Amino acid sequence: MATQRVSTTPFSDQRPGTSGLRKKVTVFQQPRYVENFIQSVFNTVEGREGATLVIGGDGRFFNEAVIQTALKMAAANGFGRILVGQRGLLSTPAASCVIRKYNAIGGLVLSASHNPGGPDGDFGIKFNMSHGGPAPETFTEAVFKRTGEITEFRIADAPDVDLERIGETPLGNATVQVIDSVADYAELMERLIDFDKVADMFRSGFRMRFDALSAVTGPYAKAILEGRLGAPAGTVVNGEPKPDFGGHHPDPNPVHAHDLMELMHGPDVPDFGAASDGDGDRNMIVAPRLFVTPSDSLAILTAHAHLAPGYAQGLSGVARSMPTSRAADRVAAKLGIKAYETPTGWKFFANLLDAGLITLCGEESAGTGSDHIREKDGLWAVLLWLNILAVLKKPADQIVRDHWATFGRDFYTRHDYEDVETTAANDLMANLRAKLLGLPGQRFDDLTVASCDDFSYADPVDGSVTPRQGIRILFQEDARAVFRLSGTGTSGATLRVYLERFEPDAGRHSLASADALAPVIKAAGEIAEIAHYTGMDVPTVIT
Ligand code: VG1
Ligand code: CO
Repeated sequence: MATQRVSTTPFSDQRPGTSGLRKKVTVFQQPRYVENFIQSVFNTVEGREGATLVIGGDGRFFNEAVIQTALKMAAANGFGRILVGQRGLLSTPAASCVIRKYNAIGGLVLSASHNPGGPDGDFGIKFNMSHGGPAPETFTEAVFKRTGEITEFRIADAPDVDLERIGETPLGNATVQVIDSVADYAELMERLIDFDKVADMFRSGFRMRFDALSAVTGPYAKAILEGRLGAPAGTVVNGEPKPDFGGHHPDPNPVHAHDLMELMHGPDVPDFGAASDGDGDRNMIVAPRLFVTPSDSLAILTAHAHLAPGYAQGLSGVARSMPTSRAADRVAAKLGIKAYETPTGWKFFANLLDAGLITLCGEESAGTGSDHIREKDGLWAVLLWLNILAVLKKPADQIVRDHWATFGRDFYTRHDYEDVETTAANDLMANLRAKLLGLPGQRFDDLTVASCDDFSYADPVDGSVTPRQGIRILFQEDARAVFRLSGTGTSGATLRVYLERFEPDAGRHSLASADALAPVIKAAGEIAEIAHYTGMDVPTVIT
């Protein structure tokens, strides 16, 4: 079979963002767009000759076509073995698991995660390294440079690979191996979580709902929760991955997972509710009548992880992204372990995990994970919660309230202003940066600015410095506002405003978040002149 060398010219917009290259499907559908990017990635992978590559995606519209292209290009670029999920499906955590387990040199993950799918939705391509995690910025910048210089790509002239049938097929000089999308991942979960205890809990009548939002986690959740753990059929809803996510916005937050929220606040409440996103790396946890913020969830998992077999040794440390609330830090302090603060994006956790400095990590955006892989892992977080519930034998909402009583409560909310005109969003950030020096000491009603900066991260492992990762404003009253622009959006700019306030007084823990945070929200709006720059009086999404 012949390898074709096809001439091409560069596209100027192929710089990866927070999590790979994400664009509208229509952008990816331009002739040579996908090929240029994948070739630029392959040109950046050192030692690919004969190496193993993993390919999988979240099943969204355009997934299958790009999988076939990627397979043929991988074969033409010298990879020896290509592992691909059956029907092209691999959740992001499963891809990370498979890369590590089979010593692959890396993997292509086709996903735009929590962004909507379908012909008018979004698509994405991300490269993960041999440790199973997202490529660091040195790699993605090298890819970007190559996308600007590319003159040809290589692709095998071969028929499409049958992705339905598990097994091996030759493709040029390479071997394509179609693998069960769930098996390796399920086996890893079984080693970390006490499946017997959780199964006992389901047997004793524990009820939960897992909403897969018609995205990739459905098959994983069904196989593990209903299959292995014996949860009743119907526990997993929206469990069939669909190319357009059944019209859902596969972002597990109180806004987009409203059916789950309604159920968990209704008259016939299950014991536990959970959801995950398009590619299965995010998780949403809902206790009876209580949404658990991802920041609180990270803190609670940190406090109780030792109850699961995979973490019985205790934790080496914990990390959170800068905009994530400080709740996990409080637990770390009590446990006597170190807490690290990284920029937004999972790639910044990899070094800490590889060096053994941390065991758990998480982000306010519903990402939680551990050293078992190098991606955040939605279903894993749900299983760890179930393990903790099975051991503590307390209702989930009580676990949360007990946590607040012990550590104090970090009230938390995020306001997103989506589809802001790019220049206006950049102007808002520039204006904010220009104000920083003069802010300390200024009063905003009952709040006084204590300090502020533009977060810069110095990686403790490799010493690399990543500047300008978000403006943080600390108030003397133990409150904080953080501002940054999203790096995963595909139209205009999204301003994210992260707001929090610490409340030690248990008598005030049952306040509504919006009320507890009202002064911080107001101050943030004034300081950043949000309405003036965005033209919006209210955010488009509140989580
Ligand atoms: C967002 C989140 C970030 C997360 C990233 C990828 O990035 O804020 O915490 O790591 O999405 O998650 P940004 O730059 O838009 O704020 V996923 O589930 O989309 O891979
Ligand atoms: Co995701």
